[in-house]
Amino acid sequence: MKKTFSIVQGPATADISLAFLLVGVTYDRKMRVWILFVLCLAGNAFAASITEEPPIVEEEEPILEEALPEVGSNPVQVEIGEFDEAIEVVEDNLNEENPCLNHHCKKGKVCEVDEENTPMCVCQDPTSCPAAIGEYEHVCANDNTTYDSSCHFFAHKCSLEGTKKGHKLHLDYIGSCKFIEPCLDVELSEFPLRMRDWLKNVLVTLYERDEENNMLTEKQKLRVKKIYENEKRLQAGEHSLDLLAHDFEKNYNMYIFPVHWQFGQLDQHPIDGFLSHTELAPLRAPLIPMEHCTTRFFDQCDSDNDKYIALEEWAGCFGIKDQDVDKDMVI
Ligand SMILES: [Ca+2]
Ligand SMILES: [Ca+2]
Repeated sequence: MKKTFSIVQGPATADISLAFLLVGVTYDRKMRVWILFVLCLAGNAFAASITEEPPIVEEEEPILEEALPEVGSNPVQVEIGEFDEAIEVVEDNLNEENPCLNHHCKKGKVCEVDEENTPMCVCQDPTSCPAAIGEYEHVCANDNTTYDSSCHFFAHKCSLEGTKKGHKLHLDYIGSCKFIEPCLDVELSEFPLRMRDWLKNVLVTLYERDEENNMLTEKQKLRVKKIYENEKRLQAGEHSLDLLAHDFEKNYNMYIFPVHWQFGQLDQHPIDGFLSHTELAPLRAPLIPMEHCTTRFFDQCDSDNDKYIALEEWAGCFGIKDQDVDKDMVI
């Protein structure tokens, strides 16, 4: 069975200081492609609250990927601002020339000044959004409507602000709307096996790249080092479902930290031990078109049906035992 490994690297975006990486891996007969948003690894820009400094817009050199080792995973670092509709950073600096210069609006809104030259956020006109370059910029919302880009979507959502329809409307996944086949029970049971493995691989990849980037703290590195050594052994074989199930039993402890780590990456608005739909979006939106069990998996994670995924629920979804759920590990 042939493994292929491909890397597509996009440009650094103006919104964030991280490069945009897409590493696609196909392995096993189903040629599945895994994709993950690794959020805000270099800093806590994503965690910016309304009281913090506005994000600094900076172009960065793209990260070179030539020597990237094969790990059977495909982490993706994306524009983290893509889904942060919850963020509204407003700072009133006295800037006589352009009051909007330091006045940041959330997705779907733009800054305008009123008669008194006071900046305020108003809904963006969708026609002012940059035209989508390709279909990959399209997004599908939960009203089963395709929008040209997330800019178009958020501008439209803003126009419905205050209405029930607007409240319910959210970005469902990346790409044009398409038929997503129902997730069978047996497929649903396989999903966490692969996802756990993938989370582990994301961390191992970060660990390998971390020499210059310092994306992981020293404490995190120590935890991942053990996983890394274990992973090298696992790489010798294929990551079949049987192997993954066996490895989870045998090396259960290796999986505890990656599951906690991913939760911490997502739980940012606010950091409260619960994942809202918006917080989960960077992970699920690119995954849904490729993994038809994504929606069902995360829906069932919310076992008490309160629309939030608590750390305990999250860990339980990935087979982590109650006694191993540790809030301190998330940070
Ligand atoms: Ca949260
Ligand atoms: Ca819940």
